[in-house]
Amino acid sequence: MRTEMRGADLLVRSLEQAGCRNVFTLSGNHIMPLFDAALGSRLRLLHVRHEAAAVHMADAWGRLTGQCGIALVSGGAGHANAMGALATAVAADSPLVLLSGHAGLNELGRGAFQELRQVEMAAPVCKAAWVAETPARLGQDIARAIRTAVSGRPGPVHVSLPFDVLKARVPLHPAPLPEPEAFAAQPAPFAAAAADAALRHLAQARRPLILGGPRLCQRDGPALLRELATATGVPALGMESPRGLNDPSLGAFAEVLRRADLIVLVGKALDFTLRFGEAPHVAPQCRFIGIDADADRLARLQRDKANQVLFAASAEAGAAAISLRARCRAPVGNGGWAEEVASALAYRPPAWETLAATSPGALHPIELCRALARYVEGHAAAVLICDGGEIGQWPQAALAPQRRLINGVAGAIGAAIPFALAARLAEPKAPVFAVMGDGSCGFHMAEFDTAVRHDLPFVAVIGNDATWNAEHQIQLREYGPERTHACGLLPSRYDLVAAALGGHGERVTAAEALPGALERALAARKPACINVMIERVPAPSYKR
Ligand SMILES: Cc1ncc(C[n+]2csc(CCOP(=O)(O)OP(=O)(O)O)c2C)c(N)n1
Repeated sequence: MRTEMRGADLLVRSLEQAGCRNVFTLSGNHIMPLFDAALGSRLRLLHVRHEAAAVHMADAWGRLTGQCGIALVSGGAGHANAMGALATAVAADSPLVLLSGHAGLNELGRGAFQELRQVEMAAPVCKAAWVAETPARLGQDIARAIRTAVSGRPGPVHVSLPFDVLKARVPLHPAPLPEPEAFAAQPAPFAAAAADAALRHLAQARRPLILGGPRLCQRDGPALLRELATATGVPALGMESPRGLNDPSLGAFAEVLRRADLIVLVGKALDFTLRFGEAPHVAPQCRFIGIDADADRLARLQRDKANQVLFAASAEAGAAAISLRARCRAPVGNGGWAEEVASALAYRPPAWETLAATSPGALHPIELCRALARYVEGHAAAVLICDGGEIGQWPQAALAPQRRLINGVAGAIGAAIPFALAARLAEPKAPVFAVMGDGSCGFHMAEFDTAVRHDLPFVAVIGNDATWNAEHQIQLREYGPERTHACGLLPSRYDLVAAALGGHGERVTAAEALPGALERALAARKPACINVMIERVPAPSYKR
């Protein structure tokens, strides 16, 4: 009878105990004991071509399912490669755990292979980060990491796993595996008295707004906000775009924001996306209520807006929305304000209806969106991913999918392809479309190989303008047409790259050809890339 197991075995069993099935990973010397331990377990290792892709996949998994995503990478440079993707996840309140191999404790300080101060590196982009030091406690480390990631304001957690800790023997008695509850989210409810106070203030205000943060833009979040708006009569909307007041999915929102007299922030920071709540974007006499599980954020609100904050209360955003909805007796009537906000959010310039390309051989981005509409809007479970600078804004403006993933407040481009792979895993049947720029697709194009190996079909629609256009547009606006440089790309055949990696690829240069290409891409049941040549136009603008 066995009396002991490896630390690596304990770790794998702990992930199983937590209910994890998918591990997004890229191999490396330090973590090979874990690869070995995963054999015969319930874990599925999805191995990728760059460590950042593993973290992006864990991020998308967390956002779409609410379960903690797990990324497993090697120590040293492998760990360092994952850092940029953590910056996206932490700003999106996305629950994930990054497990990284690490030089053995017995060699630290002696120039060990890939020895690096990994925890210090990860700490600024994580809720918590530490080195696992005791083999027998690896189960508790995993439980603490997952619990921390999914509790309160969700976010990434990092644990570095020294090679010798993974290889060390752990006695089976006393049982080292934590109980299932040890992995579960700790509730962060909204106190009834605080909910009632918020509802009283909302009823007294003339032009109130409820603004939800990233958590209320994912999963049941949009539905919760709609129900909250119906129950209270107060406009309630989610904000997760780095473009803030110019969020392309919020129409002429900026026009109504500046007239609000009370803003209730539910898991939403009063940051650059709301122009820090300053005039003229927000009226100087506007009042705020802050509801957040993040104590630092509440403290910042109270410090920055001392004279305007009615109160700040601690609660997880989803729990707060549910509690406000449940405790509201009747909707308030506010003289057409709700209708005014709804009409501003729905506003799209009438000229868009007939907008089309003006040059041959390329589409206007809105023509690309028109072709996608029947697929992403016609299917309740379809997932739309938007990435890239200017091109990524058009589908956000022109399409209304039930489920959508964007980069989030971090504003980093390049995650679309890994996001699409994770979306396919989370949603095995419905179509998954990822619209991105030609610049952004280059970050993780090699993940087409991952998608083919793991049989994760999706459709990438690349808006190819042979430019890092968002930055090119800044040069045009700020510095003039004679000073545009260093933002040009080639009109490359990304469709052929996808095909060479085992996927399906097509190039499209005219609007009439796109519907057929989309049909063939879906019918191919392979990872597909439609390389759409587009005009180099700026992001949508709502100036009336
Ligand atoms: C990780 C990261 N690097 C650089 C940037 C700066 N940036 C924002 S948009 C953009 C251009 C994106 O080009 P593309 O994906 O082709 O989309 P386009 O703007 O051309 O539509 C760049 C370089 C960023 N936001 N994130």
